[in-house]
Amino acid sequence: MSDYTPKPEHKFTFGLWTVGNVGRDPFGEAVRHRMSPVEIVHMLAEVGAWGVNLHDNDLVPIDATPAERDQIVREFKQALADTGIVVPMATTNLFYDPIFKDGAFTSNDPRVRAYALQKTMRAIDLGVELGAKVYVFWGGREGTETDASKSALESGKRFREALNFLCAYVKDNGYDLKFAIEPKPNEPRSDIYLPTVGSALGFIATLDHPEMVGLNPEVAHEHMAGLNFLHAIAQAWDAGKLFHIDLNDQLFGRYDQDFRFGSVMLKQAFFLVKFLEDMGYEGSRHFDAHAYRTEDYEGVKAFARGCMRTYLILKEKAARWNADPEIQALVQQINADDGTYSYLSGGYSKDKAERLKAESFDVPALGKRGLPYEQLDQLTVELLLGVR
Ligand code: GLT
Ligand code: MN
Ligand code: MN
Repeated sequence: MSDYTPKPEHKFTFGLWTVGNVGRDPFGEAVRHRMSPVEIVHMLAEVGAWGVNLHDNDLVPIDATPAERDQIVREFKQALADTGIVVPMATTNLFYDPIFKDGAFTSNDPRVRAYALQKTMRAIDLGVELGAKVYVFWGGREGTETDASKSALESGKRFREALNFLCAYVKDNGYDLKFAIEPKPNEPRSDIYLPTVGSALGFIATLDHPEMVGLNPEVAHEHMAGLNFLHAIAQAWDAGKLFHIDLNDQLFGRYDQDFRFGSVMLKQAFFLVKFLEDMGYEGSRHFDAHAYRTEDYEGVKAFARGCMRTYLILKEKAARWNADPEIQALVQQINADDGTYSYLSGGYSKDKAERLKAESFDVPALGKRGLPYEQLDQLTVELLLGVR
């Protein structure tokens, strides 16, 4: 039996807003008392997490005076020092206050856009002070209910201008910080700009400092749009843009459920963990999820432990999959290559094109050949079910 105890090298993190979620939803009040950031840090240490992430206002209330801010930050740093918990990622709350009801960087009101920039610069200072190396941009309110209200084209330009400004701010201050855009298709807006990983990747290429900006994809957000999360992750990885990841779970097509990692779509979670581990992804494994509304804080601890334990179990399953002789024989068979067409790799040449045009293919035979994917998938399922 393996050891599924979380360790610092696993880089498991939780946001203050995740384990600190009090269970409020649009139809009901809080069901858990609000824990202080210091209490949350101690709870994360108790369950074995490595790090904690935060929005500016998870820690410092939006109306705190500078003196209050300093005291809160001092106490929080003490809790970090007492527990060994680190802060790898920080972000700005640009969605809760009524000022952001029509967006922050994409608001039609230049005063709101200016305030959003000011708030983000201050939040970046705070994040850097706490040691964050990744800074997330989730544009939860950057969107519309009606496209009569805002120009989608202009909004894209405003978003770009804001990120360009903030990248320059980071450089100007000599901060060691990368940005990670977190896409989401809808909720709380009817439609949110940059709805998917693919659209964010395209947007990043248009920025002044694209090398500073990557992705923070979230399982649930691509699932809400009915998309294959692993495919999005592979594309982000290939582009060198997987700077951070939000792990959770939910069924396709639903509201933003933010369930415990691996609790709903186990096979997708397995292939995701396998990909991250096979590739040697070195960033945080951030569980952006929260416990069911039915739970008290014992249930919240069970939730947090469950996220990490499931990840580690799936990591072990991935290693087994990679070492399973029957599975690997099928993988080899599927990827068999006798080298006949290796001349096609390495790019185009006139000779290659001529040679290929002269080749003949047995198209009916290629169309008829069977592919053992049923067998391979069944072996995968059996491995996951624990009978292999
Ligand atoms: C919010 C959202 C998350 C984002 C957070 C970062 S806040 O809870 O649902 O997906 O990651 O701003
Ligand atoms: Mn979510
Ligand atoms: Mn998230």
